[in-house]
Amino acid sequence: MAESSPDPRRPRRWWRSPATRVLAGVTTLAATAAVLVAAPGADAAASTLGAAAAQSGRYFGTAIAAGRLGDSAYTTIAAREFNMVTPENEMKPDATEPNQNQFNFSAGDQVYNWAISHGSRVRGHTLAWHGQQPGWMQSMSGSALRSAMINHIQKVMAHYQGKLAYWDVVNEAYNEDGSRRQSNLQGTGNDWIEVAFKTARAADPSVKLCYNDYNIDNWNYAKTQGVYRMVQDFKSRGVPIDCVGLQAHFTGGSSVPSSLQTTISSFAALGVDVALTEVDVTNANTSQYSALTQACMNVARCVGITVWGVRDSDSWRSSESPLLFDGSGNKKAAYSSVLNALNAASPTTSTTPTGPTTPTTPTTPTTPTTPTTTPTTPGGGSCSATLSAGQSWGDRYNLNVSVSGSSSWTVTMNVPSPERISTTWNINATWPSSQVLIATPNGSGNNWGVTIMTNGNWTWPSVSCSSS
Ligand code: 9MR
Repeated sequence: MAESSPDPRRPRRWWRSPATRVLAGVTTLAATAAVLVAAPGADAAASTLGAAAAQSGRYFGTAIAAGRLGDSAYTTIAAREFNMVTPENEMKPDATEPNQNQFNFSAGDQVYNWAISHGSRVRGHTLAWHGQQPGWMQSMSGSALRSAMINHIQKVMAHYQGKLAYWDVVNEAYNEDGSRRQSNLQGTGNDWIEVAFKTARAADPSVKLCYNDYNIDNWNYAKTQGVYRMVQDFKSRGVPIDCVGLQAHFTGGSSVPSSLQTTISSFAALGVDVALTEVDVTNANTSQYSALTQACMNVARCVGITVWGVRDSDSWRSSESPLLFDGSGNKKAAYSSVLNALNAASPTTSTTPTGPTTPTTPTTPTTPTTPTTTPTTPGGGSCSATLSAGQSWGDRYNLNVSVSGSSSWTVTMNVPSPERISTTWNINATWPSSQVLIATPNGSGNNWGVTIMTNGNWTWPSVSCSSS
């Protein structure tokens, strides 16, 4: 039984890639209305997990390990089935800051680049955690560690600024009895979690900030209640938090609790997105996979599900065969039960933190408008930026940008609210605000692109180009 009604404003599966339009030169052209046409056969069930989840505005993700990206059997399944990627280990503190204040993003970038080049968004995992700390951090305490944590969050988030959909800001900070876990981070003071979230918001206002933990799936469990009280407290005091991740590891002796949907809806009622972030189930029990998927689909603000690996052989608990594909890459029985539940789902009502958006009515294609004047810039040079449509999904679209006239350019892109740019490629990006992108060359040439989360508005951004 759905806990909230489907959004009647949101028709199912009406999106299609917009036709290519060109915006040349220094232009403040407000983009024309989005091109949204009814898809033929619009009620056919989707045949991949990601596409099925996208029909209700959700995602279906997986953990990806950089070390497996050379395995084509692995990448073929991952690219086909999933539209959210969590780097399994590559964005953790030991990977990104192996020596104090010396950062290494090579493995994280490898996963990130693979994900966006396959039309997937990325969930950052994780910034502040007692686990997988580099050696130098493990031996720190007190104010030095507090400063190091803040610096770590700032530097890592700056590297990925504007590129990620979610960040697990704090991971696994609670004990089973609902009290705070003892750790060197906890030793810096009970306010360490809220300091981490405040630091994160300032570092990148465009990404949703999450608390992530395991064994918080059962509503009647002390740990769940402890985390719930923290989120409730943060919300009441204005500490920034946008989402809660239930890891949902139903392995190692645990199984899907009957109260899972109550847990999800209770967190959602606090005003945060909820996601199942690291799902696996002992022997991929079909009814448990079905139940956990259904629990998410039944809560409007449950935004997506991520399984913790692609094939059983990729799992951290491979002996329990807990994933949706067997070691040979075949779909298991649980795959179908998940797919069917996704296909039957009602839309999510997840919104940007600013709240509900204006209803958008699908319109018929519009004629491209091309500026007739050739721009000149104060610097004496001229350049133009041309937009063309890339792939699109239920909640987002890619735009390709081609710059001509100069190899030394600055392109400013303004996206109308509530749209947000979630990823970029082949540019150096800076972000005066979450709606404004300033792009300069990063050595990859003059062709680059962005993924834009629509949040209900499919209007293209305006661009201007200046050359120096
Ligand atoms: O799957 C990850 C495994 O490869 C690592 O060895 C392990 C080390 O801590 O972390 C695993 O991922 C964990 C995740 O980051 C947080 N929740 C529990 C996951 C499974 O242990």
